Amino acid sequence: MQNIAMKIGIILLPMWSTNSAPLSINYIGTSLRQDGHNVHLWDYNVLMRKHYDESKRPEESNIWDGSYALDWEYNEIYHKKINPLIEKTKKIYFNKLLADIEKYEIEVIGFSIYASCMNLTIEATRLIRKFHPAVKIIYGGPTMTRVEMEYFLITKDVDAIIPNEGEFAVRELVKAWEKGETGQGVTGVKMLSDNGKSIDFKFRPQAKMEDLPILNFDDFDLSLYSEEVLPIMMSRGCVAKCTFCDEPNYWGKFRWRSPEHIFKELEINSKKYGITFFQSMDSLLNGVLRDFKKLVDLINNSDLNIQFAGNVRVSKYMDSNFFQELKRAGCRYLVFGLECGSQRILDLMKKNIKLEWAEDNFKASYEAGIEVHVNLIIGFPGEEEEDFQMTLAFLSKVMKYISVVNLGVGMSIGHGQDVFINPEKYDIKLNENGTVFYDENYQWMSKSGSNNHEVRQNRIKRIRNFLKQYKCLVNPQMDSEYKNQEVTFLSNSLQD
Ligand code: B12
Ligand code: SF4
Repeated sequence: MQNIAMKIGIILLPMWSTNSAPLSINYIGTSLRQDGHNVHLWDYNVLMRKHYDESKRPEESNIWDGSYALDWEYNEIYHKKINPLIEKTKKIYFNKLLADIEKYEIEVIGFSIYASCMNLTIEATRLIRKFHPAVKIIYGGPTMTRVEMEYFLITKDVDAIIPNEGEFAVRELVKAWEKGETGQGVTGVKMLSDNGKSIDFKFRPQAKMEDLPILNFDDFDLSLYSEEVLPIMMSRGCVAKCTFCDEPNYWGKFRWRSPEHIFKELEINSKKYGITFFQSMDSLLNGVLRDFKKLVDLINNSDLNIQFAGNVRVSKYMDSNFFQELKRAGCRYLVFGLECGSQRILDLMKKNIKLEWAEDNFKASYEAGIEVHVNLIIGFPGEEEEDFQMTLAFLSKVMKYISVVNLGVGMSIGHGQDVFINPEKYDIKLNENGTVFYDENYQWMSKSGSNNHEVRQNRIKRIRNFLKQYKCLVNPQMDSEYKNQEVTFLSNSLQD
C-alpha cells in the first residue's frame, strides 16, 4: 500500500529558554520529514515570550528566567502566580494554535515538554481535544519518563507518550498511523493497551548517532532569540552517574557523533546563517576525550572559523596543551560541573573528581583564554555548614580564573536521580513508605531538618554576597533583575 504523507505540527510551549532556537522540536520535525511528512515546527515559547515582554508592565516579573521554572511547573503556584500574568498572551496564542491546526489540516500534533512546559501543555492539549478531537496527540521530552504521565493516556487526553529520545520512535509510530494501524507495539512508545486497561511499552535501543539528521534552522526566526548563537548536539548521554543527575538515565550510554558529521553541520550552518557561535547542548563535551580531541584537530586543520561553548567534566586528563588547542579551535567558554568545594560531598555525589583537578583545569582554561563558568549545587544531602565553608574557601582560591558562577536555586530532589530513586541511602527525611518527604512548599529536608529550604536559601544568599567581591556574573542575576521583588521572590518562588 502506498503511504500517504501526514500533516504534523511539532510544538514547544512555554516555559523554556529563549536564548537560542530549540533543538528538540527541530530534531523531531526533521526526522519526520525524512519520511516525506508535511511538518510544521512551532516555537510558541519564543513567540509568547515576545508578546508577554512587549505587553508586560514594568513591575511584572521576568518569568522566562530559569529561576521561575518551578513556578511554571508546580500546578498550584502556576495557577496562582504565572497564569494571571500570561492570561492575555495565552488566549491569543491558544486561538492561533487552534486556527493553525485547522488551516494546515494538522492530523498529528507532538508536544515537546520540559517540566516547566507541563501546565500550559495540558491546557493546550485539552483545548485541542475539544475543538479538534480527530487530531492525534503525542507527548515527548525529558518529563515523559515520569510514571505519572501515563495518567494522560488513561484519560485519553494523549494518544502516545515517547519517554526518551524521540527521533526513530516517532517515525515508526507515525508510519503505523499512516497505514491506519494503531501503533501498538512500536518500541519506545507508551500507549494504552487494546483493552484500555494497561499501558504498553517496550524499551527501544539507543539511536546510532550517525543516523541522526544534520539540522538546519529554516523553520525558526532567528532574530527572535536573545543570543546570536546556534545550538548543536555533538554527543548524547554521559560517562558518569552523579547521584543528583538524571541525564545518564535519560540518554543512556555516552555516544559521540563522528567528528566529520559534527564538522559538516558546523560548516553548513555557519555559512548559511552567518552565525559563527555554537552552543553545545550536550550533557558534556569530554565524555570520551579522544573523540573530542579528534573534532578539535579537525577544526584546527581546516579554515572553519567558528566559536563554541559547552559543558565539561573536571578531568585530570585535560592538560594546558589541550586547552590551548581548544582555544585555537574557537572555544569561547566551558561550563564545569564543580558543584561544591567539599571533597566529602563530591564523593557523596559520586562526581569522581578531585578538587585539585578542578583547580588545574580552571587555571589552564583561563590561561588559554577560555572563560571558566562553574555550576554549583548548594545543599546536597549531607552538606553541613563546615562543607559550605569549604566551598567558600575553595572558591576564594580559584575565583581569579572564574567568569561566571551558576549558583542555581539549591539542591532539588526529583525523578531519575539516584537521590530520588534510592533516598534511603542519603540524609533525606522519608515518608513512611520510604519515598522522599516534601513539605507543603514541595521542599525536601534532611532527617534532622538541619538541611532544609531556609538553610539552603540562606547559604545561597551568603554565597551571593561572598561573590560580590569578585568581578564575575552570578546566575540567576537576582540583584539587578529582581530588585523590586526580592522579598516575594525569596519567600514564595525560589523553590529548590
Ligand atoms: C542546554 C540546556 C539548557 C540551556 C537551554 C538552551 C536552549 N535554548 O534550549 C540553558 C542553559 C539555558 C538551560 C536552562 C534550563 N534548564 Co536545561 N538543559 C540543557 C541540556 C543540557 C540540553 C537541552 C537540549 O537542548 N538537548 C537536546 C535536545 C535534542 O534534547 P531534548 O530536548 O531532550 O529532546 C529529545 C527528547 O527529549 C525527545 N523529545 C523532546 N521533545 C519531543 C517532542 C516529541 C513530540 C517527541 C516524540 C520527542 C521529543 O526527543 C528529542 C531528541 O531525541 C539538558 C540536559 C540534556 N543533556 O539534555 C538540560 C535540561 C533540559 N535542563 C533542565 C532544566 C531544569 C533547566 C532549567 C529549568 C534550570 C534552571 N532552573 O535554571 C532552565 C530552564 C530554561 C530557562 N528558562 O532558562 C532539565 C529539564 C528537566 C525536565 N524534566 O524538564 C534538563 C533535562 C537537565 C536536567 N537533567 O535536569 N538548559
Ligand atoms: S552531572 Fe554531568 S558528569 Fe555528572 S552524570 Fe550528570 S551530566 Fe554526567
